[in-house]
Amino acid sequence: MNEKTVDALQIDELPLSELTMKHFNEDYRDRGKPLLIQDFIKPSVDWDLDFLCSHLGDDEYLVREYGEGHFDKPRHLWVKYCDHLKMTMKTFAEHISDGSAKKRNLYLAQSPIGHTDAAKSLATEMSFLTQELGLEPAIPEATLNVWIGPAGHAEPLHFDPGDGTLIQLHGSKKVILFPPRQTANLYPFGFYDTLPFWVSRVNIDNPDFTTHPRYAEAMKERYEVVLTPGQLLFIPTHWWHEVVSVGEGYVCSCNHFWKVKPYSRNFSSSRSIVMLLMNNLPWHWVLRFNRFIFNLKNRSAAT
Ligand SMILES: O=C(O)CCC(=O)C(=O)O
Repeated sequence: MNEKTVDALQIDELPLSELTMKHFNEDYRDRGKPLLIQDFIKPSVDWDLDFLCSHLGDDEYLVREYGEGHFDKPRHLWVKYCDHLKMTMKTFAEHISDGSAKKRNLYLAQSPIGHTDAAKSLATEMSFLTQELGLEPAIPEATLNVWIGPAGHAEPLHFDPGDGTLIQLHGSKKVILFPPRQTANLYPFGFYDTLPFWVSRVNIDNPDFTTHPRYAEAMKERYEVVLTPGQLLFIPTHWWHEVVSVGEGYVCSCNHFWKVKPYSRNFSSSRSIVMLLMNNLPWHWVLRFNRFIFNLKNRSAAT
C-alpha cells in the first residue's frame, strides 16, 4: 500500500542569535510558515523521569490510552480517538519504566504545568517568546503544556486553532507537517463524525492510496524535521502535524498556544472558521450545541 515515496521538504532553521522580532514576524509569523530554532535553550536541565517526578510527581495528569493494536486499525474506521485516565506523574513514570506505557500506548498529553517550578525553570525562554518575539497567549489561561511518552508513540495527524511552539526537553521527536492548503488531500474527519474534524483519516505511516488517493498529492508538500533537546519548533495554526517519539526510552516536550496574528490567518479554511467560533463562544454553549447535533444525528440514523 505504501508504494509512493517522495522526498520530504525541509523546515527553515535558524540559531537563536539570528532571530529578531522583525525577522520572525515578517518571514514566519505573518506568512504562517514553520521555523525551527536550533538552540532555543541550553539543555542544562534534562527533563528526564527523575526531574519530572521530583517536580511534578504527586500531581495528577490526564493520560491518553490508545490501547494495544489501536494504531493497526485503519484510521478511517476508528470509532474513538483514545480513552483517558488520570494518574500521578510518579505512576506514569512507573508505566514508562516497566514498559507498560509502550505496550498500552499511553501518552501524557497536553497537560498544563504553568504553575509549577518545572515551568518556572523555563521563565527566561518564555519571556523571550513574549518580549522579544511578541507572542501573546491564545487565551488568557493558556499555559505551558507537557507531553511525555514512550519512544515509538505517534500522535496522529491533526491541526490546532492557535499558533504553537513545541520545545524539546528529553529525547527526540520527528514532526511531519503539511500546509493548510493540503487539508482536502488529508481527508479530515467530518463535522460531528466519530473523531474530531481537526484529525486526519490518513495513517501517514502506512497510507492506503486506494481509500485516500489524494494523499499522493499532499505528499508533495510533506515537511519533516527531527527535534532534539533544546530546539523549538514554531507550528503555525492549521498546519497539519504528526509527532513521532523516536529513539529509545521516552521523550518529553512542552508546548504553548499563541494568538494568531495577523488575524486574517484564522480564516485559512472553512474548518478554521468553525474552530475560531468554537473558541470564542462560551465553552458550555459549544458543548450543549454539540450534544444537541449529535443526538439529532444519532436519532435520524436510528430511524
Ligand atoms: O508532542 C506531541 O506529541 C504533540 C504536540 C503538538 O501537537 C503540538 O505541539 O501542537
